[in-house]
Amino acid sequence: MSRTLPPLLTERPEWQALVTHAHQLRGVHLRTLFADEPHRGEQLTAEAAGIYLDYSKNRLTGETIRLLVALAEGCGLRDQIEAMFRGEPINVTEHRPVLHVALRAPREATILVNGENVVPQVHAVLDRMADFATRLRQGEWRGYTGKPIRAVVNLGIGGSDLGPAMAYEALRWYSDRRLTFRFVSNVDPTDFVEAVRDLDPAETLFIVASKSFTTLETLTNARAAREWLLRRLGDARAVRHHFVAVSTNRSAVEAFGIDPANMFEFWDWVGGRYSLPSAIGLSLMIAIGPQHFQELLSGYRAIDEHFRSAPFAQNLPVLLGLIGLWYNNFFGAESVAILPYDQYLAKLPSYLQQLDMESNGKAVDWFGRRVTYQTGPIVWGQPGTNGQHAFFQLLHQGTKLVPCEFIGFARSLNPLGDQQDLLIANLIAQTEALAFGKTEAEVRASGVPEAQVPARTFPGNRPSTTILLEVLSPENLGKLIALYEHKVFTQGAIWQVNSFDQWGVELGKALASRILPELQQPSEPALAHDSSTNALIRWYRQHRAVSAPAT
Ligand code: G6Q
Repeated sequence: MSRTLPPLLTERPEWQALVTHAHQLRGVHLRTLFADEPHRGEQLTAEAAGIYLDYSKNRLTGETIRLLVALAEGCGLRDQIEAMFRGEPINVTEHRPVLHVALRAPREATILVNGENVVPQVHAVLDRMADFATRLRQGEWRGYTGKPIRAVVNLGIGGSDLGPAMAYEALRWYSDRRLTFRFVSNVDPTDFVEAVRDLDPAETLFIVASKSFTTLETLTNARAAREWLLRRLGDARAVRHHFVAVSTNRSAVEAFGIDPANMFEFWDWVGGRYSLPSAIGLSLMIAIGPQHFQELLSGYRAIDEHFRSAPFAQNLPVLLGLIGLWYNNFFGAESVAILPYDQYLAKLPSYLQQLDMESNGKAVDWFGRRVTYQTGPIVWGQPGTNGQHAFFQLLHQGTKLVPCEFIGFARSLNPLGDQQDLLIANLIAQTEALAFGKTEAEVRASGVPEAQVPARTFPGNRPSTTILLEVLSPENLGKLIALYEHKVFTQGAIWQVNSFDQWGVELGKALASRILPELQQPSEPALAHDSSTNALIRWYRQHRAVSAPAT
């Protein structure tokens, strides 16, 4: 039976209207936009759930937002949002619902998957996590020798690492400072060896965090951890006191030797990069305590509800998504810079990089058609003010258009003199400098020698969006993450790509498993790769036996 496919995105009238509109706006400078609309700095803003969003320093007008909202509506964004919240299998290639929103649903909510309400299961696991975290924090969960646990090592990669590692760093201020936390992800042995070198196995707990429990890196590190532990504690019975698992795969957890009673479950309808509020957040809950973890979840929930109910023109994730799409599809921007002005958010850009690039780095649509437009951008960034002394040069005077997203807080958790004011003065100043620049005439008037005038001129017209919150609390971190999750959802829904699979990571894994025995064989069997791959394998074989330098 043939089905009628929706028109290609680029053929929609709403898209065409944006093409025309972009053409008209392309030559208009932000200086002109601000001169023409003196109040745009107050008007092109939105506020919800304690988040202030200023998008006025973008190359757009109220009309742009109207046209972008029309595109979102025409593409059925509202229906897509509802389909997600209702648990429909919107992950079409894996035939799964996408229900990270269920992880932070209130206890009394009902969300059905195959006719079963999943909310009680979610809360049952959260309760078990809280019980475990409390016992560990109070020194009741003890290691094999009877010593209390003092160090927690999360073994996981990708979605089973970046979330907990980022959030632990972000909420370190709230953490129990008597405990040490480490996050080991890389199969590079250095990661594990350096993480445990100063730890006492008798006081160390390993959390093996793997949805599938088949991931090469995590299982390799878990085996290294077991050996490290047993070498020192000498009894296989120690494993059950020092290992817990977070997974969907009970039989593999048992096969590894972890007591299933010490397994914290989650479900295949939680994507790895969306899994921080599931049991994958166990290390974080141990660090900050169950109450703070609940606050994190309530922050997520506030934005979930806002995303589901707010009109698009006031909907923070939708606005962020639409503005990103505006530059990506109508201004040729290739990337977006995430610039948190808070040292605790140092890992947020990497976290959002996975969230966005693994979700929307796709080139076929829901119907298997090759897209004819740009999809997910390159996401990168660093905390301010550090970035100002590094890559901001390119943002201000380079040849690339890089839309920037600044994130800042009104109060520091560590007040020290006027340093927070200095930090935020820099954030605001950067948005001003990017937008308005410094003209040749202004540079000349400031007495700069004529020969230096071109190099010291700032063209401006460089777009930025600013996100401000009161303070970096667990609740506000939850809001920020949900804000970006739903931004990514908005863009994926308009681009009609499946934001919830990641087939693009598979090929390299398969080839690595073929190459591994080829590296390890002493005499050369016929290599049947291309000439470059063959030569690399041969080079590595010739050099791999040389021992490491003495320390
Ligand atoms: C995230 C991806 C990926 C995944 C890791 C770890 O969305 O699916 O980053 O989280 O590959 O997978 P496991 O949790 O199954 O070990």
